[in-house]
Amino acid sequence: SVSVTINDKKVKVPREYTILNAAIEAGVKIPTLCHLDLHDLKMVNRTASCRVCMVEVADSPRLAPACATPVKDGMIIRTDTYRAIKARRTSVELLLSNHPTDCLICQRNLKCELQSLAKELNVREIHYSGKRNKYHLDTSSQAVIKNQDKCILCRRCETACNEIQTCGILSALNRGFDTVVGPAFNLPMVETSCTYCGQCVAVCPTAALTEVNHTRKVWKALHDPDKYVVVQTAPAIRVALGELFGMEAGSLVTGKLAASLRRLGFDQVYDTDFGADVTIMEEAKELIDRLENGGRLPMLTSCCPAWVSFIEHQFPDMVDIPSSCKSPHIMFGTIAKTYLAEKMGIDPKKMVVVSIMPCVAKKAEAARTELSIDDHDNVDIVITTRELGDMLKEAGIDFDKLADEDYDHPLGESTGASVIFGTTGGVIEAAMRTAYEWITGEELEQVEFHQLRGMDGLREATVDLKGREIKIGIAHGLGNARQLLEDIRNGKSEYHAIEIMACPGGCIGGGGQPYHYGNDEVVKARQRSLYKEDQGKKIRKSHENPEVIKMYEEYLGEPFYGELAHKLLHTKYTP
Ligand code: HC0
Ligand code: SF4
Repeated sequence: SVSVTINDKKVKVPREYTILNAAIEAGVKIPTLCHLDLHDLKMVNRTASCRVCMVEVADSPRLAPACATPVKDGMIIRTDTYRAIKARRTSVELLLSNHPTDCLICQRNLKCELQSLAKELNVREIHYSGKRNKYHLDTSSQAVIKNQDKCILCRRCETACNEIQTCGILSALNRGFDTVVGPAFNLPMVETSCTYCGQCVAVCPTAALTEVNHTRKVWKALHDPDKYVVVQTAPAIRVALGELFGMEAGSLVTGKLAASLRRLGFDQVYDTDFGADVTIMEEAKELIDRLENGGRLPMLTSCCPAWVSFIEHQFPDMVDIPSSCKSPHIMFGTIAKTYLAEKMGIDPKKMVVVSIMPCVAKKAEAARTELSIDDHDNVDIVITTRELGDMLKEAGIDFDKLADEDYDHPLGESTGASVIFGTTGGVIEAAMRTAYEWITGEELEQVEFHQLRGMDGLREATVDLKGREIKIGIAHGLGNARQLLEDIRNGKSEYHAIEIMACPGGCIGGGGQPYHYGNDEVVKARQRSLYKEDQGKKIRKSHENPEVIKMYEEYLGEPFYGELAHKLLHTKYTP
């Protein structure tokens, strides 16, 4: 280790630390903007492009960027000199001189890192004026909007897209004042192989990359007397929404969530978890079918739309490995417009299904025509956790003061297995709970498969089904997924089943979740809460969900093999 002094405070830190790391250790705050360090998720952006973290180093004539300057033994650093403070403010002023100042009507208003920094550094005037860039707004995709005018060239999105997701969509084009970040030839997003994972959106400090906002569409449906509006909430919403109302990261707010949706005016309030239980009924049967009838192995879970798009674009020769199951929220939409509509005597054409998702790609998924049945969509509108937060605020709902309420029935019952869908490893654990009992014919006493849990990007484990070993691979983050798929393609790894989630952490780290502002503790707290909710559930295996069992008996027939089950709940992939 080395010894450094920051603002008169001496600290001993590891040799590989930067001044910024050492300052954190010393309890000294240095403002940053382009810097990003999600250590556990391996997402680190160290471009030192914004020059906001400038500090004084003794015996050095020039200021140094703290985020990119390594410590040296005996280094004496000051962060609080007039020169350093002024330099930091100047950096922000320069950024603002080429930035639209329409904060009041910006999608990131009060959630923008540039805006908070301007306040923190006491910027009251912009001393530099000059030419401003004016670019075309890219609204070509169903999921992501790119507004280059608001880009500050921090390159965080490039790190997320290229290093973590290995999608290579976003990179710097042109030079100097004309530099922009975008797809090759600055093509519209829709013409690229963007997966819409939304990780670029999750790390963008401004509104240069945002989700397509669908809140107005939801309001319109809610106020249309001819529409019957059904809402469903993804597993990962309940452990994140509270953050938008000042609650601790990972706060479990399932009951308040259901209550808040009723206050907004939804006619029926349901849980995607029900759809997740149905998915396990189908997926576990499909796995057993493949295992017993010499089918294609490994079977890959198919609930994450960003990775479905990734495999279609990048591994077209492998589109026979995903399960044919539609994702849980699409299954739910289909069930709502068939089984539920029939049961309630509602015309499915009057029904609007809204999904609240932690995900940006779900917006594009819901628009995929091959998932629609009988001329109407299964899911009509998808909004993110953040958009729901905005709607609740707009409606003046005091979220944290709401009393808990339950979901509606008959599609509101769910199990612990479905709750953990929201974290990496959860879908495959849920599938194993059911496959174990169906394959062995015995009761599974210990439902928690700890070997499948964790935050490592690539994991493998074996599940022992009474002498029959099931080899499992798990990846989250598309770069890890790429490695897993390549190893399978090259015959380096042999698995029976694999789970892939595009976003680091799984849906809890989705591109539509409340911003984590570079703190990976937030994602870990959400993961702990999902496991906690699972633990507290009376029923923890999908095939024991009584409402799911009843629906199969009354309507769908046998899981996977039943005619209606197959028609409504499965899909095909096109390379
Ligand atoms: Fe997920 Fe899902 S678990 S993808 O991560 O499978 O978005 O939360 O809703 O559909 O259930 C996201 C989360 C879902 C789906 C479920 C799956
Ligand atoms: Fe890259 Fe995902 Fe952003 Fe598309 S949505 S540009 S794949 S990070």
